Amino acid sequence: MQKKGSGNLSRRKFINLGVQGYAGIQLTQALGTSLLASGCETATARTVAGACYHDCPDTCSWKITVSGEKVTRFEANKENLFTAGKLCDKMTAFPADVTYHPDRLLQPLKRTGKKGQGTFAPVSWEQAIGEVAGKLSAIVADKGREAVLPFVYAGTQGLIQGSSLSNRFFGHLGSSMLEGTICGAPAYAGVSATNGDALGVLPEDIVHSRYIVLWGVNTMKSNQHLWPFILHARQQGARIVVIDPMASATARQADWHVQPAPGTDTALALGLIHIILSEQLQDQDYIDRYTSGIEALGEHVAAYPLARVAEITGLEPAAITTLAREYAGSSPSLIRVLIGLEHHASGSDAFRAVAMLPALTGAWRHQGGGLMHFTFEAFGQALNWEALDFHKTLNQNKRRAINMVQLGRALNDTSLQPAIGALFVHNANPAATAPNQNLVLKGLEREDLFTVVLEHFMTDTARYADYVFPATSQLEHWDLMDSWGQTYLNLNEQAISPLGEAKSNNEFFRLLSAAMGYEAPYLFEDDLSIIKKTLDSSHPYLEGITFESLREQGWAKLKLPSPWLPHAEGNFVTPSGKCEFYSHALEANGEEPLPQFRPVQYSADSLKQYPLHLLTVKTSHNFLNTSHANVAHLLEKEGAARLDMHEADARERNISDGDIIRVFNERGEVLVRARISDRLLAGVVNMPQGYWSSLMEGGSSANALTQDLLTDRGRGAALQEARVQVARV
Ligand SMILES: Nc1nc2c(c(=O)[nH]1)N[C@H]1C(S)=C(S)[C@@H](COP(=O)(O)OP(=O)(O)OC[C@H]3O[C@@H](n4cnc5c(=O)[nH]c(N)nc54)[C@H](O)[C@@H]3O)O[C@H]1N2
Ligand SMILES: Nc1nc2c(c(=O)[nH]1)N[C@H]1C(S)=C(S)[C@@H](COP(=O)(O)OP(=O)(O)OC[C@H]3O[C@@H](n4cnc5c(=O)[nH]c(N)nc54)[C@H](O)[C@@H]3O)O[C@H]1N2
Ligand SMILES: [Mo]
Repeated sequence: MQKKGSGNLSRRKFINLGVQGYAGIQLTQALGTSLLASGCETATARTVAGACYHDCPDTCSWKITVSGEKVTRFEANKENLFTAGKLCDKMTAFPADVTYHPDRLLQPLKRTGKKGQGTFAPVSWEQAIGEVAGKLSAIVADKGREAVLPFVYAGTQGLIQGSSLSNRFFGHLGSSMLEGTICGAPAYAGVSATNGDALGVLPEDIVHSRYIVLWGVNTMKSNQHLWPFILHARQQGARIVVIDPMASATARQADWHVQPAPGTDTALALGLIHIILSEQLQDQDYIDRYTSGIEALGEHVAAYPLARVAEITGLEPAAITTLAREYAGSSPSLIRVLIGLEHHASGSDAFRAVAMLPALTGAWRHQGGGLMHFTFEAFGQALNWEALDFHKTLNQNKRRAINMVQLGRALNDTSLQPAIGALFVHNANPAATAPNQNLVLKGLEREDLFTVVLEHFMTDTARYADYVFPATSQLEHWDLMDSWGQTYLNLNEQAISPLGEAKSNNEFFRLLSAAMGYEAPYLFEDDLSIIKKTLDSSHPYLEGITFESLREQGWAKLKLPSPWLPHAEGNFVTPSGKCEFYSHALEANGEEPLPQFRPVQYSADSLKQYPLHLLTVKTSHNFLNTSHANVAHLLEKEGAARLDMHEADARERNISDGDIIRVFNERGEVLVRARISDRLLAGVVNMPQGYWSSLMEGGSSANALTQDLLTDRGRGAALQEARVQVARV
C-alpha cells in the first residue's frame, strides 16, 4: 500500500487499488413513537426504498412510507435476505431519533462564545457560505493551499454524501489530504500482504462451515445480521470459538471462549502454525501448489514454541494445542475477522499471520472454508469509481497527507509548514473518536484555527466550530450504498424534503465552490447524475443492475460467480499469484518479510504507575461509535459510562461495584462508574467508547486515555494499547 505513495488509505482507496489489481435485533419494526400516532397512512402515501448509512458491515435495506411530507412508517426490508426484515435496536426508531429529533440542527450557526462552549447564533446560508468562502480564500492566500485540512470519515457510508463532492472540492483546491486510517487500514494491509486482497468467504456461506473461529469480532453487537447464519451453521453441527480478551456478548454465546492477553494474537497465530506444521496437520498439496515461502515460515515459527506462546498470551498450553488440532482437523473451517485485532501495536501483523492459517490447512478448497473479511473490493471492481471521486483526474499523490489518528499532533505542531489553518469536518466526530483527546481539544481551541463542521447534532466536535452547517439525514437525500460486510448494493431514495434549512454534504460543497468562484463543472454535478454514472459499468457483477431496477427494488445482490470459492485453486492477487507466507514485496519495502510479535516495551516505572491495560472497545449495543449517544432513550438503555474491571483489581483499590472512579494516565482522566465483572482477566479493564465527552461528568471520554501510536502497518491506530491507573473518587 505504501508503495503507491498515496496518503489516502481510506476504503475508497483500497477499492481503487483493488481495481488496479494491486496487491439484540427486534422482529417487528415500526416507528413505535408519536410519529405513527400523528398521522395514519392515507391514500396519497408512497413507499420508497433506502438503506442504513452507518459505518457497520451490515448496511441494512429499509422501506419508508411517506404521507405528504411526513414519514409515517419505517421498517426493515423483508425481501433482502441479509437484512431479513430486521433492523438493529440502534436504528428501529431512526426517524424519531435523528431526523425528527428536537435537538437536530436545522439552521447554519456562527460561533458567539469561546471555542468548546457551544454558544452560537443562527445565520443565513448565504451569509455563512459567503463568510466561509472569504475566510478560506484568505487562509489559502496567506498560508497556502495545504493549510486547509478536510477531516472526513464514515459517519455516512453513502458513496455520494460520503466524500464524492468533498473529494473533488479539496482536490481542486489542492488542500492537505487526510490519511483515513482509523478503521480497517492495518487489517486490510495485513490480510492483503498474505492474500493480495481481502475478499474471501461471503457471509451467507458461513452456513456451510463446521468450525467457526470468531477472532476479535463481536458479531452479536457489531455485525448482527451475520449471527443468524452462524446459528444456522451451529444447528448443522458447527462449533463456534471466540478469541477475545473480553468475554463479549458473542464470546458468552460461543461453544468455547479463548481469552488471550490483548494484543498477543500475532504470537498466538504463529504458535498455531508451529503446532500445525510440527504435528503435520497441514494440507501439503495445497501448500505446494498455491503458496510460497513455507520453508521460511517453518523456520520462523520455530521461535514461537508452545511454552513461549503460552507465556505471551497467558493461555494454557493445552488450550493452544487443542485450538490448533481442532481447527486443522475440521472441515470446512472458517476464520471470521473484521477490525478488532488491528487496534494494537502489531495489529497488522496479527491479520497477516491469521490469514495464513486457511492456506496452511487448505480450508479454501471448501465452500464455507477460508477467511471471511471485507467485501468492499467486490464493489470496487463493479462500480465506475473514477466517475464517483475523480481520483485519477485529481492527482492525489502530490498533496501533503495528515494522518487522522494524529490529528492532535498535527493541529498543535508549530513546525508543520504550513501549519493547519482551516479544518473542515464532516461525517466524523474527532473530538470524541480520535485518540489523545486532550491534545485534539487543545488544537481545536486554537484561536487561529478556522473550523467548519457539517452535522446533524451539536457534537463534541461541532462545539469547537466557527461555523456549523445543518446536514440532511439519510431520509432527506439520495445516496448509493456499497458495503464492507456483504455484497448487496443499495439505492437510498430521498424520501422527504430536507427539514428546516438542512442541506446535504454535496449541496454544501456545490454552494462553497460557487462562492469560491470555481468553475470546473465536476464541482457542481448533481447527486443523481453521480449515482447514474457510478452505476455505468459493464462489469459482470453489475449485470442487469441499473438505476431503474435499483429504484424499483431498493437493493440488488452483486452477481458474483456461484459457488464463490475464491482461492480453491489459488488465484491469489499477490505479486506471485500465490498465498505469500514470505513477502518479498514487503521486504523490498524495508519491512519484515514474515509477521512478528512486537509488544510495546514499557519501563518498569510506567508499568508500576499505570498497571492496567485499558481496552476501549466500541461495541455498544445502542450507539454506533458516537452516533446516537445523545439520544436519551438509547443512552438510558446503554446505561452510564463505566469501567469493567476484575474483582481482584477492584479489591486491591478498595473499589466496590457502582463506585464513581477516576481512570487516569499521563494524557487524561475520565470519571465513570466501576462495574466489577468476570468479563475481563485481572490486569485488563474496559471502558466502552462512544459516550460524548460533553455529556460526561468529568468532561472527558474514553479517548482522553488512548494514545496516538500508529500500528505496525497501514498507519492505523493502536487504540487498544493504553495503560491506566484507577482510584476511587
Ligand atoms: N453496536 C455497534 N455496532 C458497531 C459499531 C458500534 O460502535 N456499535 N461500530 C462499527 C464499526 S466502526 C466497526 S469498525 C465494527 C467493528 O467491529 P469488530 O471488528 O467486531 O470490532 P470491535 O467491536 O472494535 O472489537 C471486536 C472485539 O475484539 C476484541 N479485541 C480487542 N482487542 C483484541 C485483541 O487484542 N485480540 C483479540 N482476539 N480480540 C480483541 C474486543 O474485545 C471486541 O469484543 O463494528 C461496527 N458495528
Ligand atoms: N477509543 C476508541 N476510539 C475509536 C474506536 C475504538 O474502538 N476505541 N473505534 C474507531 C473506529 S473503528 C471508527 S470507524 C471511528 C469512528 O469515528 P467517527 O467517524 O468520528 O464516528 P461517529 O462517532 O459515528 O461520528 C460520525 C458523525 O457523522 C455524522 N453524520 C452522519 N451522517 C452524516 C451526514 O450525512 N452528513 C454529515 N455532515 N454528518 C453526518 C454523525 O452525526 C456523527 O456525529 O472511531 C474510532 N475511534
Ligand atoms: Mo470502524
